[in-house]
Amino acid sequence: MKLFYAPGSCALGIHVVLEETGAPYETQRINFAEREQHSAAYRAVNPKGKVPALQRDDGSILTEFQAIALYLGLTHPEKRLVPSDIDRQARMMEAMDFVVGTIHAAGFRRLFRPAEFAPNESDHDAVKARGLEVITQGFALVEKDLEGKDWIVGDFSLADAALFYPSFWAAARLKLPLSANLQGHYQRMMSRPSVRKALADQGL
Ligand SMILES: N[C@@H](CCC(=O)N[C@@H](CS)C(=O)NCC(=O)O)C(=O)O
Repeated sequence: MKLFYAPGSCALGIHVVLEETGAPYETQRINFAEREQHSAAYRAVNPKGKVPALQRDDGSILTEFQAIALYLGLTHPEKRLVPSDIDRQARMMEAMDFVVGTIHAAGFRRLFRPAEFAPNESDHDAVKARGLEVITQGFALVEKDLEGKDWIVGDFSLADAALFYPSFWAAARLKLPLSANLQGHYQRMMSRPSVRKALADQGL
């Protein structure tokens, strides 16, 4: 397998999942500063021009965070990254979709790429402020959900790897204070060998 990633992007979450599987894989860095995600060569890999993308051993490409994570979890059942209980599976997907689809796509994306939401630069501060609101409200819900728990659905699962990357963006990139339960979750993630390895591999 090969992971296409940009350092410190949401592909970090998939990098963590790959490490958790223990499977052999390669990585290929996509240089955002040079807009390599929009190059013809990368569009041939992922026409969406985004990371993460996972090239599987049969050469096929899988995109979208939740799909890649679920594929890796289900193909390595012995690692128990997907709960066996159906209700917990559904809760895991619920949490992942909220992190990726709301906290990331509607929140952090507004902060990091305001031009995608408003063509006029004069509107960008308002777009970023709304992004911060979405992030704050989203994290507040996750904070409640983590009450009394080490991991989102009880045991460690794919959802925890998903929550890690926006927590990393908040704590390490934006220096935003994390609320108590989120901070505890972030620290537990930081002490996992998979996370340390993925961060080191990405030069973070
Ligand atoms: N829905 C996609 C979102 C992926 C995404 O937004 N990736 C960002 C990095 S965190 C990206 O590749 N951005 C490049 C760009 O927008 O030019 C997924 O879940 O994988």
